[in-house]
Amino acid sequence: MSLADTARLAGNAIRTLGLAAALSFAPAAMAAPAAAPAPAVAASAAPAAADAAAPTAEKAAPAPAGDYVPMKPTAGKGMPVDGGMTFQDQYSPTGQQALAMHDYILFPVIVAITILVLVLLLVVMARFNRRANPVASKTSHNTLIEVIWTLVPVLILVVIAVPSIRLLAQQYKPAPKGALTVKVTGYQWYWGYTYPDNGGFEVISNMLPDEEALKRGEPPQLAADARMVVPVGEPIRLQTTGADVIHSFAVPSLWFKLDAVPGRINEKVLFIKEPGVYYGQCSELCGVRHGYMPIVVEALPRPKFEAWVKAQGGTVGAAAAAPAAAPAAAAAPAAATPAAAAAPAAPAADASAAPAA
Ligand SMILES: [Cu+2]
Repeated sequence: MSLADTARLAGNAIRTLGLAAALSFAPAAMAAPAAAPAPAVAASAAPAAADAAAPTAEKAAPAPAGDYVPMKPTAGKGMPVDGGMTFQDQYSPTGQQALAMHDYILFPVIVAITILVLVLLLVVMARFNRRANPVASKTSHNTLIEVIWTLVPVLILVVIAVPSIRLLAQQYKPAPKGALTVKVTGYQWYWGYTYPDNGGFEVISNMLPDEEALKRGEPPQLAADARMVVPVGEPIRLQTTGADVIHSFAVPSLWFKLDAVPGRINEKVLFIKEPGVYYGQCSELCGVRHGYMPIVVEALPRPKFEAWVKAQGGTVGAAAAAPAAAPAAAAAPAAATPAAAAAPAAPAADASAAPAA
């Protein structure tokens, strides 16, 4: 084998190792077979509204009203960047921890091992080929070396395993009692965001055409007509399910990926540290328009989030706490429909707001 071949093989090996590491540390989809009991009361209040909204998916317009104006995304934040080589900047605690683990533990270990193996191969090739070393050594055992090359890999694995398992456990931690619940439903091929703690209204989110996205100052193919708006700086109980086939709710800059499976509820805590607009995509091959169901998460301070909820016809207040679910349920039927009813007036207001962004 020529030196050039060896170099090429080593290059491939480095790339493969890097890819393997990246794949294995994508956040694991986690299943919570039993849905949290609290939101069920409020959620059952408005199923009719949710069903009615679904067929209008292709046409559904966002209904910004009141104090809510869609936030302008910050270039390069919560979205992919041109020529980007590694992970997006992280805006959740687990994301920051996971990215640090990649940057300061995994990647250095991978690079060091790859370089060590490459150097050993080159030394072997140079010093022990037939010309340089015509009489081969008959040595077959060296206890010291054997102990070292067994123990060192074990230590390396332990160094990786400790933070890895801690990170995994952290991602499985359930949301605290009283956390806001948002239910994400994957449809072929759009997303629905239901707010059972706020009257049970559902927001239907479709991809914007490229020209419209650019006009609003948003990345094309990632922008949506309606966003999943959530409060910033607090744990959110995010539940996913699929209405037809398996989808996957994934937002890279929040280190969040959770499968949306028909017939079951998956649950994971979403915690966003900074207000902003964060983009993601469906990450489970779900049919012909799989590539056209982007996710847009907008994190707002509590008061602005509540203004958005009211603009959608939802309710705020004590409803967020589980024991107070009954009044919310009573209010839901009246509150659940205005989002659709307000639609005709919306495009004008929306269009005038967007170019400024
Ligand atoms: Cu999908």
